[in-house]
Amino acid sequence: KGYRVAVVGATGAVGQEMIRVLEDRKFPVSEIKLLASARSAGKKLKFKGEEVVVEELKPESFEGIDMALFSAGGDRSKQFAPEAVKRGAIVIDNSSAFRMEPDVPLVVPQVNPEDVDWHKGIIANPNCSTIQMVVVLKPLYDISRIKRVVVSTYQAVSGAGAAAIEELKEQTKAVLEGREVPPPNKIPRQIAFNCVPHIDKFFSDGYTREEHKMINETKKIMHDDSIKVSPTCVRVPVFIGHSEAVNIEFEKPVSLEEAREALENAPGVKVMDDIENLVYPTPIDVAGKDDVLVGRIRKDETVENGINLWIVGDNLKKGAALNAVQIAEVLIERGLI
Ligand code: A2P
Ligand code: 11C
Repeated sequence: KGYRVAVVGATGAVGQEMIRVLEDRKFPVSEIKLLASARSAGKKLKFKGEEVVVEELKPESFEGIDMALFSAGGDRSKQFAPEAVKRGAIVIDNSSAFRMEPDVPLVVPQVNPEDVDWHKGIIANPNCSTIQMVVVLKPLYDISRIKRVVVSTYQAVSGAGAAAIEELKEQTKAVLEGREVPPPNKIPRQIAFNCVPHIDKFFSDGYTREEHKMINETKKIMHDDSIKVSPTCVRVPVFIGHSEAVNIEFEKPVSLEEAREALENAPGVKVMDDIENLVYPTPIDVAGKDDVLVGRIRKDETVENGINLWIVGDNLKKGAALNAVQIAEVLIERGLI
């Protein structure tokens, strides 16, 4: 059986990746509809070697659609996801529009696949920085409850969309050619040869929305409101692949051997940790890969039961498109579609 699938935001950085992931994983698609803004209507994209004409997103676009993967920004999700549900489609939404709604499951298939069971039409895909962190936290949490996580992120520009990738390219060229750097647009400061501790908007508590997402989404996905998450999110001049330096404080002692073994057996995780041979993951290693890579696993002797580690994930794949398609696969496995 095949499903009639719509990709909303098909021309965007995540949308393009969704099309590739559906192809690569041989997801059972009987018909695909590629939707974007009126600007892109008529543009041709390829799916399984065939040209598909991009259509303008409209409420009627969802007639006859079984499953809609949304990645066109929160406003489009708020406006059009209910339209898709009304017409009988299940929505997997990559935006932050519905993630914290109590009746919307927020799912990472390696962590809480069972939450898809109570969906009411919309299932939310978490933020990329959260996803790659929780796939690593979960197998460790199964050894001992986690009390507190301190995380600093090093996030690629592709997290801010296709235009931000161009922005890094243009600024880099300008610097190297000795020209004046064009003014920042998608990233709030010059990102070429720089780091910017500001992702999404600031809240009155001094944290950014990206940081709040890591705090709140982690609790919801892990089903533990008492986990303390203390984040600092930073944009770095990398095209693909978010990195995270993570400090974890457990309730009980966890040995490095136990932690390593749990991570080696964890689905969707690959340990790359052999410092004698200088093995540790970097964004270049992870771009295009499905697994989240972990390295630099070591004790934090400054706290009780502490471990430090380094997590790298492809923000467009596991952080977005792959996780969304894996949610769709869970729906099929559990007979929900
Ligand atoms: P378009 O390319 O036509 O603007 P990114 O995150 O890489 O910036 O991509 C955003 C995606 O969301 C693109 O596919 C973009 O389409 C789509 N999008 C943006 N605004 C709208 C809109 N008003 N209606 C439908 N799709 C939109
Ligand atoms: C970034 N994490 O890297 C953001 C992008 O809530 O899905 C994803 C925002 C979100 O800019």
